[in-house]
Amino acid sequence: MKALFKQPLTTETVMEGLNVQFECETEEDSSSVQWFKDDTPITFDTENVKMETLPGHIYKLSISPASLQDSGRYRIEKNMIRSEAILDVKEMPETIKQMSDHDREEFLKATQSGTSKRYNVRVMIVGKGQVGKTCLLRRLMKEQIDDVKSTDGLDIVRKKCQINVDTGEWDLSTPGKDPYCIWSGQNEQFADCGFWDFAGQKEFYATHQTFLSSSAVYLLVVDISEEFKEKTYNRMIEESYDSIGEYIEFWLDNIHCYSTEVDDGSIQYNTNLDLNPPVIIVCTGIDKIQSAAIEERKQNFHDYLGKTLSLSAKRRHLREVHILSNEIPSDYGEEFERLRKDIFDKARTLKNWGDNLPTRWLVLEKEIYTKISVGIYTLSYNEAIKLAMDCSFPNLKQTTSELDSFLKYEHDIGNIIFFEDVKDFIVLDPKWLVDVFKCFVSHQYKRELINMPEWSELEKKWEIVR
Ligand SMILES: Nc1nc2c(ncn2[C@@H]2O[C@H](COP(=O)(O)OP(=O)(O)OP(=O)(O)O)[C@@H](O)[C@H]2O)c(=O)[nH]1
Ligand SMILES: [Mg+2]
Repeated sequence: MKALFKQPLTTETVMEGLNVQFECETEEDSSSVQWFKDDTPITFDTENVKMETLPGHIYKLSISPASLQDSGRYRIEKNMIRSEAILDVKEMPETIKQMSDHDREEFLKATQSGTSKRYNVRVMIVGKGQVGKTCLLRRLMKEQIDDVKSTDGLDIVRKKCQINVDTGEWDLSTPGKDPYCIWSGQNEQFADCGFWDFAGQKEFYATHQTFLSSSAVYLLVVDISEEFKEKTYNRMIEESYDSIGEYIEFWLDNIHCYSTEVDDGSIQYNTNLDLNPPVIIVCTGIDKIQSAAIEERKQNFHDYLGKTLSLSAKRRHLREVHILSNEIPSDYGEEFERLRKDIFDKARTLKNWGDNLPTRWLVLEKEIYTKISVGIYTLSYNEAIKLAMDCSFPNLKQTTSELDSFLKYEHDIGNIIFFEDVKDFIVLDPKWLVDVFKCFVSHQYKRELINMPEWSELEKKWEIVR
């Protein structure tokens, strides 16, 4: 007589670092059982895998803690009858791995009530003033460029869209709608893509740097019709860097501060020793070069890059060079389509691409987007607790540890600004800081943008007393 599985194995999904077990029950039968992983018999207990037989013909395989290598197909056989199930071990986000043990524990606890994948693309458009950064962004969004004005000093123009994660297609179908609205209600199928278009005036570079981050794709825009002279000692003393080459070096130096090794599991990237964040150079203004001279100009540009950057580590951030014209695009805009595809491909190599996050964290993230879309840019800690409770964060009356871990994670990936020692002031949208900076450096600030009582206090007393 063959033993039947009264209770078969069931598929399990777990975050790496947590314990998981398969359990099944057979009818009464004295024959022995054999466990398999991916068709290979499991013969011995190991440090993290244990097999047990419990009274009542219950068989248990425990993995504690589960690691990514434990993913696979598990099978138990008894007297020619088998039961099979899949174990899916999800990867812990890199950012969480780098946080404290306590934060990791909070994260793991939160994942037990479900996780979802989160895809995020942040694109930073940097480069000298008047080279066509804002026009490029408009072209990427399939918008007209006739009314583009120089981006004001400190300002950062932002636009958002969604990208289908499977097909790489950009969804630009909601122009004019508040981008934060299109982000709420999205699902695992779409990546949220946000562009930050910086003003090119170099007087403001120091403040721009506050917003650079390692989890972004950089578009370094240069006007190919300009000269690319090399830096000379005298020019450095004068702090003038007006040639293409100097700008490229300047931005690469800044971006290099956020270096991480590329680790997307593909050998190709590792052997190339690329560094993230990736920098795509976009040369605009090709229409300004006479047709006969275009090929020579392109060659000179590549030679120039090769010569000046060949030995430096910052060169490893550079990826493809795109050469195009915002002013006279091709009939079907293939050059912009190529750039869109390239941005998506590079975004997929970033460390927080497809992070598995506790579902309730994603719900809270969406709530934050909703707040921003209605003009709320800062929150007190108590308001954050209330918001988190609405998103099913448990036990917040007893401990706020999970909320703190969430806020720290969002801070680390550059979504919000949160410091544990100034807990009570959470900046939901870093762009708000740009407006605050403006108040300090310009008399033409818009007070309604700031919307904080501390500002009037600062104006009266020239200090904030806390
Ligand atoms: N001929 C030509 N002109 C361009 C091209 N791209 C932009 N322009 C023009 O260059 C000027 C500056 O373009 P913007 O997009 O505002 O440049 P930007 O880099 O955003 O400038 P800032 O915001 O001041 O840093 C505009 O008058 C554009 O029409 C291009 O590819 N070819
Ligand atoms: Mg601009």
